[in-house]
Amino acid sequence: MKFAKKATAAMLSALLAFAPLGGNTAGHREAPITALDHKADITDVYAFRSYAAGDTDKVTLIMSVDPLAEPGNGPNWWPFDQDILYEIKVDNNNDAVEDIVFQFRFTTEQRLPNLFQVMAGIGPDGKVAPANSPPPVAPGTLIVPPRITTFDSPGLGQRQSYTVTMIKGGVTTVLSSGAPRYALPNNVGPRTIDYIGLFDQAVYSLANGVKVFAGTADDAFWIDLGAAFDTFNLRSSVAPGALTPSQDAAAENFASDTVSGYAVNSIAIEVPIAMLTRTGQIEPATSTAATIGVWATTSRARTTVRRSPLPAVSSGAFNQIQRMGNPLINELLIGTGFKDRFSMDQPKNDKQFANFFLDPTLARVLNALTDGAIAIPAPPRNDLLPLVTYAAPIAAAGTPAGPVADLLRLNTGVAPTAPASASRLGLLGGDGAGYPNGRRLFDDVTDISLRAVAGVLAGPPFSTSPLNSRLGDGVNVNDVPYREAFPYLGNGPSGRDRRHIDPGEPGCTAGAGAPCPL
Ligand SMILES: [Ca+2]
Ligand SMILES: [Ca+2]
Ligand SMILES: [Ca+2]
Repeated sequence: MKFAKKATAAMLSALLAFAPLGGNTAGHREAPITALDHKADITDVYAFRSYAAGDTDKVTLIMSVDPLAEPGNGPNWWPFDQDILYEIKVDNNNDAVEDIVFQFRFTTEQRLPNLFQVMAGIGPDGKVAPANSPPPVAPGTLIVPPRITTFDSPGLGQRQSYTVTMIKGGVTTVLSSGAPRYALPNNVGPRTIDYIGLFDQAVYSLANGVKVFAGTADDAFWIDLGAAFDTFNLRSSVAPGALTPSQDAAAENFASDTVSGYAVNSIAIEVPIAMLTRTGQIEPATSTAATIGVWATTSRARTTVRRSPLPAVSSGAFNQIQRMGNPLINELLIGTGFKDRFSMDQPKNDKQFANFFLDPTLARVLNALTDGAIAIPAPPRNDLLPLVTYAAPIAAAGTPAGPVADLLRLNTGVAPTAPASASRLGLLGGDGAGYPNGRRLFDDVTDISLRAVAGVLAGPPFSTSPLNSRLGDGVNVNDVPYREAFPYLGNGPSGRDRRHIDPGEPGCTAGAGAPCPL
């Protein structure tokens, strides 16, 4: 806590790097409080220049919550929590204090109060009571509603709508005025719901070129979580934790994706770049006004009163439960005794966590587990500063560094990379539009972060080591394809038919035909 500022920044960076190694999902159940408050647990934050044709002058911001949501977990599945204030925040003047805030609040209706599950449906017409239906229910009475195909379908018993509000320059603007916007529910299964059809209906265009989406979707993160947190006990296919050159280049997996077949609740908003920069216009990458800092928070009301058998009521000011900027910072770098403080405090105060960033324990763990084969830089780890300050190669030369703060920094002047030529390794793979310049859904933040923690940003000999420079968990790609346009998220797995691709099961190298290694 008494490190000089520079040292602090370095520590934070290191910490950041660690986080990816830990690789829960980027932040699944990473702090004691959020491990107990599933709904307020932010799993991942994404910020990137939209890459769909016609949208490249916009930025897509995504926050995901509700880690490892099992899509078969009826009868209530995974609604958003109407008691939580969900926020995505943007700093555009380098002080790690928000200048623009997007707020999301949800309202829940129960439209089928007499049914035992919150969604149901079958066929185009539903099912009626048959001729031998016992009284008092007459034959022909509708018993099961039709398959859910719209947000007005009667089988959508639990229906959630939401509001989107922007706070900018002290002015609060409701972006979602007019017709209600509905959240996409869990993909219960093919009999019950036309999930893909409803997904398209859940993408809304608002005023000023803004689009929004909220709902239960594929968890866009992927990782061999089980191996990573078994004290970095990676599979033999990638032992001792480094990929071969051909593995590194392959868009396939050499270990099982622990998160496969799980859903997550995501909130996505696409905003014109000109609404985010402090100059109100698109800045070139060389501009000191081009780089923004992004993070997300969840907050709950200060006071909740239990009134059984009536519902609890909450009141008072909102208090922050969790925040996230970079992936895996809290998860992999912050000591367990400090994680809750980190979750609830503000990014501008992150210098208090400097001791975790300057000399990341994760780097020392890698060094020790490999009996020194993975050599690591000596602290202070100033090589990690670009992750926790406004610094090159993300921010343009001359950009004020600002305080050490866990923000996801995005240079909005860097043109998006076409998906076909993008690298999962982002900046480390020579793709300047990827993490840690912002974060796209397909950026392999686990591998990137492991390599950064191992010192590849510090240059040789770390950047040239075949171990340090090819660290990875063996999971290179997501289990489902991403959309090619906003909100870019993949389809949530079907509760009836989802498959978690486990060790020993098909789904790894060479596609679905080869088993994942044990
Ligand atoms: Ca600011
Ligand atoms: Ca996934
Ligand atoms: Ca990986």
